[in-house]
Amino acid sequence: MNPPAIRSRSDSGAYTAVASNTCGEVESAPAAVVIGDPTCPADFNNDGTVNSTDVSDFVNQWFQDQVDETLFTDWDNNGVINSTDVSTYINSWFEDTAAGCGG
Ligand SMILES: [Ca+2]
Ligand SMILES: [Ca+2]
Repeated sequence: MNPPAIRSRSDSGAYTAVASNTCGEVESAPAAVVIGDPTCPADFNNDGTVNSTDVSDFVNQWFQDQVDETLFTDWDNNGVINSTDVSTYINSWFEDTAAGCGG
């Protein structure tokens, strides 16, 4: 399944790429990668601000994850979609709005 148009979360870190063929496998040197805006992770729809639309988009995707058995709203990154992801996301949302991520 293709990922949703909305961003499920932001992330940053050092990543490597692995290329392989019938002759073997080679791994690149680590490179710094930033996905989304890690300062405002609750900006679920990636429009640059954290507001009520992010909550509704998150909840809609959460229900869709239940149907599709996907993990786009696995906010606590434990491999399971459940109510903890909603409460964890809401906590992130409040933290982001308090930190000035709101429009
Ligand atoms: Ca947003
Ligand atoms: Ca989870």
